[in-house]
Amino acid sequence: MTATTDGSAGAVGPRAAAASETPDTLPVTAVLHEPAVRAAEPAPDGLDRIAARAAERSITHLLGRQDAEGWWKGDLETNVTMDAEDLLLRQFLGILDEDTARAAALFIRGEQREDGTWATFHGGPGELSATVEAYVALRLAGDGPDDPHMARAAAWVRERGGIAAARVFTRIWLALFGWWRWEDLPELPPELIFLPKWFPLNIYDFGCWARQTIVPLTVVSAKRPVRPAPFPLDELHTDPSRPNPPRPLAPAASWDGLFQRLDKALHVYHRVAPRRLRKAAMNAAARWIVERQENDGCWGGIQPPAVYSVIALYLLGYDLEHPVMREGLASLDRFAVHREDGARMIEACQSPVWDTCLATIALADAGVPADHPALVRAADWMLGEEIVRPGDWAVRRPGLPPGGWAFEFHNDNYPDIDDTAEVVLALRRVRHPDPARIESAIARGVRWSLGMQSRNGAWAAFDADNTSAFPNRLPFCDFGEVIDPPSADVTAHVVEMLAYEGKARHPRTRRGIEWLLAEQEPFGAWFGRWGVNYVYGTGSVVPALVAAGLPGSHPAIRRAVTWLESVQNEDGGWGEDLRSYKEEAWIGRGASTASQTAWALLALLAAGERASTTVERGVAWLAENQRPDGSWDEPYFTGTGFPWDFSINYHLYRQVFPLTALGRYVNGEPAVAREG
Ligand code: R19
Repeated sequence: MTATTDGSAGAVGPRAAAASETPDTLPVTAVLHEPAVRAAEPAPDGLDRIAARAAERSITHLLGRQDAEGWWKGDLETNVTMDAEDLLLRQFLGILDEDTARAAALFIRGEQREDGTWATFHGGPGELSATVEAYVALRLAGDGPDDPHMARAAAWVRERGGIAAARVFTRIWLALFGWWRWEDLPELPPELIFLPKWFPLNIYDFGCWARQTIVPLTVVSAKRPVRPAPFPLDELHTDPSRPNPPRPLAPAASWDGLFQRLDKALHVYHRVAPRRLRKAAMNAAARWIVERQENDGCWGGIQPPAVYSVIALYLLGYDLEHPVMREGLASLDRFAVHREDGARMIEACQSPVWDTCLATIALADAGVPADHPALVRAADWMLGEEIVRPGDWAVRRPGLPPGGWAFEFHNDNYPDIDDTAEVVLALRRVRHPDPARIESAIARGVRWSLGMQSRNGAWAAFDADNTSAFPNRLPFCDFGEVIDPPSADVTAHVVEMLAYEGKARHPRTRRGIEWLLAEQEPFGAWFGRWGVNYVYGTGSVVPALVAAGLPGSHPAIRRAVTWLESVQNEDGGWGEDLRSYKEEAWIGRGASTASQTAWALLALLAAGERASTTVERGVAWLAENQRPDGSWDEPYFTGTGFPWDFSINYHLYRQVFPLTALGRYVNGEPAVAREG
């Protein structure tokens, strides 16, 4: 579809009308700087004015939270395994100080629930690995096994199978202190680094986060270090006299059985590996790791690869005073959020680029002028964050020139396609004093995004064609996702961006659209890979398809609308519980939240449902649940790191998405560039 971009006649109000009426032959203009026109007729109940006032308050709140450098960043809340592993790392290196232990313990204790467990998301069930790790961390900080909160946790852990039933990562942490036997962990040899990029299970077959974690872990598990345990952990074993019960073998003819036998062979190999080959592999791994240290000292901008990289290099003889180590450790300190109550929370990573592009879009949608200093500052900052050199992604796309954005402050090796799409959408909304800089950055972002399309026509987060089935089969990989296949939400963001750039008819966009249409669930929604869940997927895909020219009357859009209507809560909002990743009954169901209500509204508004009671009740929910300072509260986790296994509460989601939804309700959809 095809509104003009000169900001006068073509800017669409509620999209439904414009979608069918705008002819295909409007003049080609490059960009859209004007806020779209205001909706002409106020709703009878004055909801228009209510929504506009809520948007105003939200604008004020959001503007007040911008950093002087131009970025926004909300806390990225995950779960206590981050805090526990940070303490275990410090204990391992001999640098755990009392203040850190006390502040971390304060946070961890505060997250424990009545039944003694820890969950990995608000309101979720007790989770065994998180509970084991949190328990051990509290013991390190001085809590005794007989303290009632500790005894409750230990009893629950035993009931669930004890340490033996915890994930591999947890048991690796315990093995570092002799609380678990290295021999009883799956084997991943450092020689992995020598597999060529076409060979199954080479490191580039793993998603980038797994690759960055696994390379240092191959070193750690080859070295099998054991620090003396500061206390025994018998209370976490079901039977302390037999702490490592053997696991049953699957039939040899099954995939699981095959990989179990491969693991057995690798255990034998561990004992007989030629020493020179092993040494060469460790050196190659060390080089690989050091080459990928970011300029802030971190690895990949995320905590897990950073902690394992520090340990691996330490085991390879890097002393803590070595610049690589000093910078690495300093970067770990920057994951700590110090709260007012004295508690110290560790973020898994930081989201400034993501938060900034989403905030920019929200403010522009809400009618903040395109040349507002806050937006220009944000654009300046985003321009400075562009990644101008190749990273690991170039292994699969060697000829492609760089031009993307990462999620974090420093992560030049791993720009992602999701951030790149949203940054381009955001830059397009700003009238910058140096438009040529914006244009050239956008052009590079578009080119890189087009080049990162996977063979199937869709887009993944960090890599192209990262779809091998083998990594998931490894007994080592029992947690989270280890590959990065294309997803509907990322594909939608790219298609939306390409449509706004006038490329809705580009053959690559068309393949993306076809993939999306084929990916729709029979009940009308799309799966949410990086947000919870079908509400996120659907809230991403519908606006993209409409921007790309599908009319609101298209059967796929109608099915999505019907589904969203069917899952609206009594109170007018939308919510979807994380359990929807496991249990069908939770699909589209859960307590209303600000971000999920906004996602549903974005889809409905794009589909032309502005005047429906469904939309009006949703908008009213947002207005009614806004706090006096213009913000929203959101204890529920609506971000996804790995479906079910790792959930994220992005503290800015509750501000940016409602503002976008209210802005589009009041001002209409942003206008789309003509084919160019
Ligand atoms: C959209 C933008 N996104 C595409 C970017 C999302 C970034 C999410 C934050 C990532 O943080 C992580 C990443 C990895 C891990 C792991 C982990 C799990 C399995 C293996 Br194997 C290796 C590492 C654990 O915690 C993480 C946090 C929203």
